[in-house]
Amino acid sequence: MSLDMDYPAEQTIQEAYIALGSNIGDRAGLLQQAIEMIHAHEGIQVLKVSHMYETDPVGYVDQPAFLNMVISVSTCLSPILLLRSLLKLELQLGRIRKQRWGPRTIDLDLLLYDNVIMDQEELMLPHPRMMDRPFVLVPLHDVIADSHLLQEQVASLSQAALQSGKEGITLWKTINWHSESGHFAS
Ligand code: PH2
Ligand code: MG
Ligand code: MG
Repeated sequence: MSLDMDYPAEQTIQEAYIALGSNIGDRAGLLQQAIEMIHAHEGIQVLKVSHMYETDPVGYVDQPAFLNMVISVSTCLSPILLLRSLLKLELQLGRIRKQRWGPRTIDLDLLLYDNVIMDQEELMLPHPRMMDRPFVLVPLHDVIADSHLLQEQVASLSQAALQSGKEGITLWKTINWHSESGHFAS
């Protein structure tokens, strides 16, 4: 008998958090399209959607400002299969305007999957840089469960980043997501 290690032994439903970023093209439209495509995946349900934040680029700074969001999802996919689904989606959305070496139309990063700790070449969990990135922490604070192990830390770090005003993060658009219908209210 062969075991498919990508699936948990029992098909359990787990909660995961995904960061989204876009800094080229119709940034807001791309983020919303990505969320609707994630929700349309039969193994993933979008639970909560953060507000949309405009953020100064971090790292390679000579590129346009980003819009960033974070969503929580429930999924029956394993961490690796969830990651691969997100990468496939990036390709689908990235092909709208693919610029070589240019800024990205869409970036989908798996931040957290239940309380899984993983250190593989393909995937590290929790995301190794998430706690250093205000553009992740501020939207994550909108959606992270009160009961989550990292909730207090995320709350204090994101509040500090917003209060300092130095991180170049501004609320761009408030978002209302209806999980039942899988639609955004305008
Ligand atoms: N993503 C990066 C590098 N820098 N800066 C901001 N503000 N937002 C991002 O999503 C971002 C970034 C690489 O993934
Ligand atoms: Mg990223
Ligand atoms: Mg990425």
